[in-house]
Amino acid sequence: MKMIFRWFGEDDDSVSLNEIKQIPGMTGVVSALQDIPVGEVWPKNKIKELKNKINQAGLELEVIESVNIHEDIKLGLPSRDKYIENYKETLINLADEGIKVVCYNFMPVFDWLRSDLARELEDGSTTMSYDKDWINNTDPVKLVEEFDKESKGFSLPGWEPERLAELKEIMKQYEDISEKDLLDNLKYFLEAILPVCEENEIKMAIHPDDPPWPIYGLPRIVTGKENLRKILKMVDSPYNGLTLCSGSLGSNPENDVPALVREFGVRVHFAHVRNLKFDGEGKFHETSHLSTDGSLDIFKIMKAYYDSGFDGYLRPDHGRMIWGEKARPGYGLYDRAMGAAYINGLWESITKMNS
Ligand code: DNO
Repeated sequence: MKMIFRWFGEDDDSVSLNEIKQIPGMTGVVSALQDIPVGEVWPKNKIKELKNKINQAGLELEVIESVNIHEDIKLGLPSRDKYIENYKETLINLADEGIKVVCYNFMPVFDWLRSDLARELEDGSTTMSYDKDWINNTDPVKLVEEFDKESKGFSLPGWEPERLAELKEIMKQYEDISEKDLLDNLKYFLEAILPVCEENEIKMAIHPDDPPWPIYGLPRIVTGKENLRKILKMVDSPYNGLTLCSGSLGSNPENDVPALVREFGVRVHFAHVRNLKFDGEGKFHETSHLSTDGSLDIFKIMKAYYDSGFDGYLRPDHGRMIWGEKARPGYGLYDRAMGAAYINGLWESITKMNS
């Protein structure tokens, strides 16, 4: 297991590389070129620049989160071929700079979704939460605007506020796209890029939908066991793998996260570990990583990784905002650093108990 930390770059992160380096056991960061518009080729010199900066801080850059997928690929439009060619070129450029894993998602229109980015908990900390009733009763344009206001000036991962003007139009394009169509479009994409991945030894790791159910009538496919099986089988190559996000999959209580880790372990290239607490059907809030704070058993999840012989990359995922920190929602330093220490503690005990 290689412990890494998400970092949004010098201009868009409140956390510095030096601070990340001081977290015990941290080997590197997972980052991205945030300012390249979706669908365009990531230039080699910019990747190199990012990598050098990270290396100078004594950290590695071997994982990217995310190289986002252009909407035309998800929609299966004729223009997708052009964007797929660009994607391949980006992958080659990344592989040339030593990138081993690329995290991406296949969620139509919206990336992750929450109803509140700063819900106050009893201890005064704030956290992100989800309430399906609020989401269903809120116009999507208003929701994105609110998100933008609440994000404290930071860009939100996966969101492109500049698309706000065309949000309704993009959503309309999905009216005739079924879950099956979306799976077919993913297959088309994977079949096209996988030969490039194999040749350049760069692994793809699809991120689950967050939350893993349809939003605003838009289809969602990376939701649980059945579809994960389908996705891994549609191109049965070790380079077609998963980002197994415990919090995304775990927000549906029907998903047994440790069982998913045991089933898909060898194809998990990137593990996102976090906890959450169920507040009712379609409702949850994020908690500290500690098992007893949330509804997920983080020990069981780590044990399942250990038993599967997991040797991929792992990062602590969203944290609460604590100790007065002002940072991008979910991505402050303190709670994630404690998450990393806790996960390292579990890993050390599991390893030593088994040796
Ligand atoms: C949110 C993240 C997501 C994730 C992408 C992966 O905090 O988990 O934005 O990075 O969905 O492509």
